[in-house]
Amino acid sequence: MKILLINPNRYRNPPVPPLALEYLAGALEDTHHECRILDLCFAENPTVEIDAAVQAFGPDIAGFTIRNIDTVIYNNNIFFLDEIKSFVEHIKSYGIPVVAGGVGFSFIPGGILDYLGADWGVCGPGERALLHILDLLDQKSQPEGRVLNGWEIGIDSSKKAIRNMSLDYDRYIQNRGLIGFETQKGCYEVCSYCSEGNRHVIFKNPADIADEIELFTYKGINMFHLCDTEFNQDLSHCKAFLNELINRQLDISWSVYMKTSPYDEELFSLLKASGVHIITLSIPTGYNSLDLAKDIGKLTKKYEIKLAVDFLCGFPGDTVKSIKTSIDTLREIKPDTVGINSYFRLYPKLTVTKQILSTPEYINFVFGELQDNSDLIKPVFYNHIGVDSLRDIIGDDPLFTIEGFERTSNYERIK
Ligand code: B12
Repeated sequence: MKILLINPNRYRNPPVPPLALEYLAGALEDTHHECRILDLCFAENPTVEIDAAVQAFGPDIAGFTIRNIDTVIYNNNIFFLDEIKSFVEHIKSYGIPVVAGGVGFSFIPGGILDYLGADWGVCGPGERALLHILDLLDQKSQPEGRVLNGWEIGIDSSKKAIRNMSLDYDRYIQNRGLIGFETQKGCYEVCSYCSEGNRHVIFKNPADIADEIELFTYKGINMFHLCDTEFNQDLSHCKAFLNELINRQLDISWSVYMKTSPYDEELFSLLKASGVHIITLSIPTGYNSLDLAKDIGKLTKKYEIKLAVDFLCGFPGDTVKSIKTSIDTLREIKPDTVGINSYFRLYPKLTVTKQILSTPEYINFVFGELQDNSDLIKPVFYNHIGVDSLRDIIGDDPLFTIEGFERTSNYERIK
């Protein structure tokens, strides 16, 4: 089968290379299927580029990666699915069926499949699931359902993970983008406010990941962003990877997302030695993680690693007083930057969504369309601590940025 893998993500603040497609194309490399990537990120006229790719390659099927549904920020929110839907419709007008997947897709798989009018979808990792779909279609058969569970199908850990490296990386770098890589898929935790975790985690072989990074350095690329949900889920895997990277003696700089535990001092010393430049720590209020963040703040200073904090507050039960206490603690920790978000996006599978939508006093604090939007595809937010209250708490302290008013990522706020 010939599959055209399409990246419809044209949001460029900053632009993000479609890592998913690099891994999916890599997984198809030593099979009898043929694959090509069409990256629409910088396309001036996407439908013209789709037409050209269809004519040149003649695909039997198209695969769309749906990384973002929307910007997940209430102020100036951008919703991406309508544009993606128009690309799906365009390719389907050629009679080419469409399979969709991606992290955003996996948050609301059935709903997004219908919204886009795609034929099949994969929730979770797609490396093996996509191959499975292509093999079935090749045998003139059909997948068993419309949405396949990539976690159940898994990935083939016995095989070296291959990454297709054919994207126009220079273009991304010239536009403030960073090259991504992942050391693991998934998250052990199931948090009430986050749709990323479902207790499944697949760890990658440290040597394979270091090989990927080393290959990029031969292309003259030496700045990266980790694309794990959280890096520090299993300290022994983290350290095995960091030691592998350190042994390669590559001159690189990379940014990493971490949570407040587990950690130890050796982790920070290895992070520094491996080239970590910025750690972004996710801290939700109400999770007692600020005490651990104090210690992490000291370790990042000791090892001269920049610290950015993503502070999510305003859960039901949070008050202006409790948020002020957290902000005061963050002032003590003195990270390099703190992004604050008090609006959180509701997704159907979250426990907090069920709690909010079934409690009349909370419904008053829900923003967005609820009618004809039961899957919450169009962004719906909960907020009871407004921006003005946040401004009162933070004053004119430049440490803090209220998310949604400028379009930058944490790594861009730190020089
Ligand atoms: C790292 C990261 C960033 C980094 C990216 C750095 C870089 N150079 O890559 C930075 C900080 C720049 C960033 C920015 C943003 N991010 Co971000 N980011 C992530 C994170 C943690 C990892 C994404 C990733 O690359 N994963 C690794 C790849 C390999 O996994 P994957 O895409 O899921 O692909 C696998 C499967 O999904 C499947 N699959 C994928 N596509 C397809 C297609 C087919 C056909 C099939 C079969 C399977 C399949 O197979 C793949 C391989 O296993 C995710 C959360 C997460 N845990 O995934 C958030 C996440 C994607 N980001 C998100 C958002 C909102 C943003 C921003 C919009 C934030 C903002 N307001 O500015 C911007 C958007 C930037 C852009 N241009 O797109 C949201 C999107 C949610 C939503 N509702 O849309 C997420 C999910 C976080 C969250 N929980 O809210 N991000």
